[in-house]
Amino acid sequence: MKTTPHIRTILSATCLSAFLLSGCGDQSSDAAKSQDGSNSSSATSSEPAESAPPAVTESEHPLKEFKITGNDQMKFNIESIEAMAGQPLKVTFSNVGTMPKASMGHNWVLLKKDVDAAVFTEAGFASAGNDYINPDDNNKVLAKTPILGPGESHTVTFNAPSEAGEYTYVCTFPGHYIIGMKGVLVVE
Ligand SMILES: [Cu+2]
Repeated sequence: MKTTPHIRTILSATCLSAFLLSGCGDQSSDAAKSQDGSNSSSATSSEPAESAPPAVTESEHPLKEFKITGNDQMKFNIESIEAMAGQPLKVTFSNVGTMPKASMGHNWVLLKKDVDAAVFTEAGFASAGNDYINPDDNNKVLAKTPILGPGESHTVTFNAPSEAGEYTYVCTFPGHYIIGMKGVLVVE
């Protein structure tokens, strides 16, 4: 437990690699040409810590906050949220269940437009160390929390996509999406 500096170095390298691969925020990447112009500040790391402060860009719209919970019945309490294009959003996700994290963990993951959520979630089943998100799919995520155990909360701050439309959010814990742990962000 005294290896923090060393681990930090490794994590930094890992994060950097993921960042480069996913091209998040990089104007030259094809990610920038795709559906949205938002900054997925937390999409690149498998680590629960918010090592990079969430970057929220200026907007004519005020910050909008949502408090979303997930429970042992594998449901989000809110299955539809709305925002204006580019609006700064603050989502606090809480696991209000009581079952152990290993068998009933939850997260909140907002996907880019047109990502097939069923394919995306299934592709992450083996990636417990990356919050059940396939590392190859990190660039399909707009915002996310780590997998949370009972009583835990995590807040993410980000800008809504610049393109109007519907963006699916899911829990990536294996099986939860199929059971119905999902919702939609409607951007106007
Ligand atoms: Cu879940």
